[in-house]
Amino acid sequence: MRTQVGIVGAGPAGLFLAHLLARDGIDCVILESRSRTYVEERQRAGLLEQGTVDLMIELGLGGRLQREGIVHHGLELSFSGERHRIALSDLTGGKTVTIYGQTEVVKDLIAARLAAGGELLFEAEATALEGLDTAAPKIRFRRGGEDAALDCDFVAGCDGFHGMCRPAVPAEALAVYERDYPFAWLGILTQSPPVSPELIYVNHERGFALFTMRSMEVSRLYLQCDVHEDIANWSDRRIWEELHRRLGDDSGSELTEGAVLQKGITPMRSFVAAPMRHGRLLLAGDAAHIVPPTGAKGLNLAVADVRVMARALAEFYATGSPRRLDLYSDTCLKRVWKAQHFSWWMTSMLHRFHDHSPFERRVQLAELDYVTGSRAASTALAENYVGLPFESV
Ligand code: FAS
Ligand code: PHB
Repeated sequence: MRTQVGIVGAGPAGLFLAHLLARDGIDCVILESRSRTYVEERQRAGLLEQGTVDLMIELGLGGRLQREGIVHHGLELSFSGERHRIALSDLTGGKTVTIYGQTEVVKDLIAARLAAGGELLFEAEATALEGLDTAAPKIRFRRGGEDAALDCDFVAGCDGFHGMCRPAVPAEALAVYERDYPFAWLGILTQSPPVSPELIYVNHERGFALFTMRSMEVSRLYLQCDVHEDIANWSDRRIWEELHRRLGDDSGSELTEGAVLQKGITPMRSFVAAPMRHGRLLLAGDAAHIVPPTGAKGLNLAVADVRVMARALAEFYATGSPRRLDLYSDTCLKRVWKAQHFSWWMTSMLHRFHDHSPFERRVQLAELDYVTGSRAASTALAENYVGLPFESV
């Protein structure tokens, strides 16, 4: 097989890239190791920045998003038993965020890609990359028990944190920056109405909690738990009791319970691998960086990366100039590090650190008091949360 851009991974990064390249008339093939059903049902993010929503609409992919997405103009921070609203739109000149599950984003992009005749191969696992330091790299992959190869001009490494593209870069060519957090998130998807029309982030004595949603009938609820926690220790009953407690819903009348449709534990880490380009390999999304989900940046950062990549490839194919390709990594990393800071800051401010001294605990609560009481400080949170302006090169 031959194409211009070989894309490894059909997550948000790979799928948005394919649509952007198609718009510029650039050929591409996506290799995805899992089945379509698996990729479309994998529960992950749910909050889209303004810029991600605008891009989906600009690409003509926003129909269902605009019908079913839930637009939010604010969020709540809860601590010391009180809730405080951050008026996102008022503080950012009208910008919003939209609740629309990553599963739905992926379904829409896959359906549109296939309907347009795009080449998207499921259950095709990339196994090796060759010739990254030449003008004709090759992706070796396995599908249906057969080995095959995809010849291309560029490889887009959109295969997530556990993929094979980043490890294909010689270790000495990569700088890795990381921090693991001493806790994780226990997340459940439930057949129950959201407890509030906007998200509630809770800093509680017993740990963090997040009350979010997927629709007016389906909620997504998260609890801070121990990093080595075994999900088997958490019955649905125990999860609901803990959610009521951290919400401050002592009467149990505020949070409506429902069937638990899915539950899982997600470790919390901050990770950056740089540079995001190695010869003809361009890394994007979780393949290059991971943020703790407290700032809801993961999916949105992946989209921001491939916006930059698509423009660089379009310039190369249109003019032969490698200018934007040479700036790709630095351009993306400017935004990545700001999102890393924001996600680390939100995580540090909202989670219970069991090694915190009483002094550190009080400082954490004072920071929350300052952020929710100062227009300047809540504006800083709001502008990061809705999504910072895209880097222009
Ligand atoms: P993805 O991981 O989404 O996609 C990579 C794709 O590459 C996958 O489909 C994989 O199957 C495929 N692949 C891997 N190896 C391959 C190979 N060798 N050959 C072919 N294909 C290969 N963000 C939030 O904002 N909120 C959340 O609540 C949230 N929850 C999360 C929960 C979990 C468990 C995880 C892992 C992430 C979560 N995130 C969350 C972050 C998430 O949204 C990611 O940032 C987002 O999926 C990144 O998109 P991609 O970079 O496209 O990577
Ligand atoms: C979600 O809806 O899954 C979600 C929203 C906001 C976050 C994290 C997850 O910060």
